[in-house]
Amino acid sequence: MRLHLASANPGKLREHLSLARALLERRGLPPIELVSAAAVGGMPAVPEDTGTFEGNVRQKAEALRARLPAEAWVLADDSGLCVDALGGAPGVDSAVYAGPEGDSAANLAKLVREMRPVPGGLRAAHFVCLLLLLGPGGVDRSFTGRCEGRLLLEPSGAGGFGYDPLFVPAGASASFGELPEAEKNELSHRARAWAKLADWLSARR
Ligand code: ITT
Repeated sequence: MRLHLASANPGKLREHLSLARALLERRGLPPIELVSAAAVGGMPAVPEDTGTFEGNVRQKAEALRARLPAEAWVLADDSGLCVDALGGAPGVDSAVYAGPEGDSAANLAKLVREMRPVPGGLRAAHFVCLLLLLGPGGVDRSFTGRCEGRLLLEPSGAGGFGYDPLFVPAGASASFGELPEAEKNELSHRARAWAKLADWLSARR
């Protein structure tokens, strides 16, 4: 199976490659060939203006599918960080929190600023990942994953991407930026969504 990833985010691509390999292997499934959007001419621009993870993920999946043969498999990922003390922000706007240019260092700096006055006990947050799989014969399936945690006062660690240096997953004592990628991939919102996708692929065999 060749699966095209409708994303322009290299951090996501790296994680999807590892997750696809690990989770399929664990289920005794044959490997998938995961193809980046860059390898098929680049990810088309999409407005991501629906205000929901569900709407935005569909925009991405359909935009890439429109430039591929009808029988192609496409996977899109819309994800974000929802912070309790900020009423769920940045949420679906996580990629553009500090401005439309989507600068992840500026997004992280803005979150640090916004959260500075919030005391330790009130720094709960969770990541959400919504995957949408489109495939031949009208396959149209979504899989969600969520990862609870809390935010540090200052970023720590250089691993992962986006808000990872600020986010400590529940049960861990280090941020996603500090944890090895393999550990993030056991716990993350993306890993949990992928586990459901891998179960679906397994049931379909
Ligand atoms: P594509 O739409 O091209 O896939 P994007 O980065 O714009 O890339 P989203 O619109 O889904 O993707 O925005 C997700 C943002 O949420 C991302 O830019 C990060 O800021 C944040 N995010 C999502 N998953 C994350 C993770 O595992 N670790 C850290 N930050 C994450």
